Amino acid sequence: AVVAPGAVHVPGWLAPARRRELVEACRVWARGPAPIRHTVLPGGGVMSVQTVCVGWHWLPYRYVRTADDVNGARVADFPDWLVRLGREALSAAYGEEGPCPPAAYSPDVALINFYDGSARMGMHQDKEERSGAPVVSLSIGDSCVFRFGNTETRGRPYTDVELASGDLFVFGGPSRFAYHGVPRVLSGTADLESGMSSGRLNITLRETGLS
Ligand code: MD3
Ligand code: FE
Repeated sequence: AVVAPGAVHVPGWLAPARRRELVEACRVWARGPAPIRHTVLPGGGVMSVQTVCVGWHWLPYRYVRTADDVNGARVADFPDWLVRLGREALSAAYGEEGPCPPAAYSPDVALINFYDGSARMGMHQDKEERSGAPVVSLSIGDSCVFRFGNTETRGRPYTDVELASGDLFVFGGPSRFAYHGVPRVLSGTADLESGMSSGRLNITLRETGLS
């Protein structure tokens, strides 16, 4: 479903076996080199979501190579299989046309967010990347309410979409810099065959535009 220009939702895109493989890979990354953590914001706020990064480390509000706010370790390399997964996702969402031809997509960072039942993400824009390439989002485990807004303000108009386990969402073109957030996780909705007994996992693939 096209939710807005360049914003495409593909429910159930990840088959259960692929969900399990991704959950397993995320469990490994969550242990290190830099363990998963609640990001602390410059004003002292602590994010309720826990995040681990691959390829580059996201700090509010820039990308670095080492997890300076965790243990200083260099983050895990971005694997080729994740580049291929990103291209497949673009192809599923847009076909060979769209805001970015799949073969030209070279994601180099993955942000892996874990939400327990009370975690939320406020409305924000992702502007640290110096590339306008699409963001690929994969959801596994509990469903959530995802709020997709506009490029002008944090507030209305926005559209609420339920994201369930296995769903793909791609944000490109005019949607790339829209405000978005996760107001609520729907506890107890996880598909147990994914290997997530509770909570929600979201993996976003992006191009930083850095080298
Ligand atoms: C639309 N994550 O990590 S994924 C984030 O479910 C983030 O964990 C949410 O927002 C989550 O920054 C939402 C969907 C998403 C991610 C990045 C976007 C939507 C986006 C960037 C631009 C536009
Ligand atoms: Fe975001």
